Amino acid sequence: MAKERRRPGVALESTIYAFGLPYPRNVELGWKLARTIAATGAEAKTFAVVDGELRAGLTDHELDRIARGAEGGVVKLAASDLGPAMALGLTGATTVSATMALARGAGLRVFATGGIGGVHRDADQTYDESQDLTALARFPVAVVSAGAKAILDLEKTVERLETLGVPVIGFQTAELPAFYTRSSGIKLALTVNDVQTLARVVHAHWRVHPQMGILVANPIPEEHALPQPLIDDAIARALADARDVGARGKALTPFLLKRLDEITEGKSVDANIALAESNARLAGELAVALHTLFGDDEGPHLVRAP
Ligand code: PSU
Ligand code: MN
Repeated sequence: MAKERRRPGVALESTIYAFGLPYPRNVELGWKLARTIAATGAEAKTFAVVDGELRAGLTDHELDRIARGAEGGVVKLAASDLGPAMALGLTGATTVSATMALARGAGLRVFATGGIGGVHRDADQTYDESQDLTALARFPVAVVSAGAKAILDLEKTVERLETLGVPVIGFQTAELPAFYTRSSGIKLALTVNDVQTLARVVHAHWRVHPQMGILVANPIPEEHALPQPLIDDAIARALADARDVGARGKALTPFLLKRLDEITEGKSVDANIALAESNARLAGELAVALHTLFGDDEGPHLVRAP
């Protein structure tokens, strides 16, 4: 019997909906990313934990529930929170680290997000570094991002990725993008300019390091980038507010994103949506290219997608 042809899958995280973007624009983005990825010939799978069950792919109802965030009793789950969430029957949104862990288990090699978590600016005091960084070193998934947000310390973030041995590939850029803007002034060691080459780089990485992730840095499309002074000022204000109210730990990133939305009057959300879509498109194209070049059986999957 002929082998059934599967469309290559692209993983999506759900924390961007539950704790990163306002309702209902977050739900609309969820649908939009699924369509964008479908248009490349790949298939989107949004990860979450629903009533203690791991999900690769959400119904519209489940996406809506997750998108209501803390109000609906949804918790934020890093990779280390997954086991407890399953055992306790929690409903939670997966961050980059948790989504990487689950994507790997479902046999997905490519994951589109907005920006990864990283080293926070006051990490010398707080030791606050996102579990996303160690997840990139632990799970063999290619993460397509717009870099990391300038709310973080980007230089320390890049240094930590280097220590962890995670390659950072600039897609059509020689600099680490800073999420809302296309450049950060931080030079990257590696740039690729087309998707076929990107697929060959990712695949070769897994031949030598079959258990490690790789970060693709795809700058926000020019026409959606925010003016540097606008975002710098907004970030300074949001960070000062976070200090005033004592927002820290898991609550810090969501707090900062919400304040940026308020301070920029929605411009930060518009930019976030535009770059998420651009990352979804590139991730879809990468998944298709990997599938075309190397087939279904190559790469690091341990468990087949359902
Ligand atoms: N960056 C964004 N939007 C987000 C996040 C990061 O632009 O919503 C989320 C991602 O899910 C990321 C998480 O994995 O925040 C990192 O949180 P923390 O800093 O608590 O590790
Ligand atoms: Mn943290």
